[in-house]
Amino acid sequence: AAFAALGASPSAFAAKPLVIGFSQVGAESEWRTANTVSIKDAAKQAGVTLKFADAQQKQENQVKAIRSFIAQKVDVIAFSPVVESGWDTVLREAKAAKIPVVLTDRAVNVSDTSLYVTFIGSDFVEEGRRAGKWLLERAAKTPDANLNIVELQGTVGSAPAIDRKKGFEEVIAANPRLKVIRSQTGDFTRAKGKEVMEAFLKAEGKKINVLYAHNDDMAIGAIQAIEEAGLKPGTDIVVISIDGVKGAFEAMIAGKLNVTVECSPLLGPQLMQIARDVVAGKPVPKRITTVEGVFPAEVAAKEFPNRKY
Ligand code: GZL
Repeated sequence: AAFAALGASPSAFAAKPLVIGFSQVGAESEWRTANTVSIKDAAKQAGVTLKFADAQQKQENQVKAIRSFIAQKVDVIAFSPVVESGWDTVLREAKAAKIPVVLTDRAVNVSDTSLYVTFIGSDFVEEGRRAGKWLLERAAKTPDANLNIVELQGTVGSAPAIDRKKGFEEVIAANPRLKVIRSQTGDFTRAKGKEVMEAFLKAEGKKINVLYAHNDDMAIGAIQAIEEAGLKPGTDIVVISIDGVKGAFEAMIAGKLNVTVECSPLLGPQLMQIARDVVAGKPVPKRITTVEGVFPAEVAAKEFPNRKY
């Protein structure tokens, strides 16, 4: 009735759709692809206008995208920072433009945490600890064997790479027979994971007992290298990785991967809810941690049909 009195139709006052500018790391892994699908689908479901930019894993492209979102005066800026550092300047520009910033998936190291409203993502140190714990329990079954570990790290300077290394080392320190003899980045991709594993095998060969990969894509690439070297992944070399993507479940069912620590990419719905709450001026927690599990090969076949990414 009020609208009618004003002579305007209600639709003239319907809230205009929320506009979110999202800067994505890239398309480097199965995890990332699933994360992008989750965000785009959730935006569609929520009637949110999503401006989506793929940075091809380059920080300067993310900075450019954030600046363009500021120029377009979006309601919320959200992004998954490819690396932890180097964000203060552009986030201060977003703050000056009074555009709230939401971090998803990866964290940033900034002097002033008021530069972002909240960080929605996994606890990567805990994921590293879970990978280490699985290996500790397995090593306890062969009390006198030394276990030489090679490590495929994620993208240099990224929160998951730094934290998964930290958590894993913290836990395996309990058993001096567990030693990381080589550690190098495979940049979260299958291709690089295979390439670096080939180098590890050339240098260390049969001395390698365990591979710890910071994501399933690098593990899957490394599994190809292990097979091409005439060794059996999953038995000659125990393979531990993180993410829990379908490819990892297929490798476990084939007996080539021993365990994957889940890291959920399905952050889209939470992001849309948080963005709405932020724009509505509701208080939101500074940190929202995803709940996730650990999937050893023994449960892979049973669990596979339930997997959503
Ligand atoms: C983790 C995410 C990582 C995945 C990789 O939340 O940032 O980046 O573990 C992806 O697969 O490339």
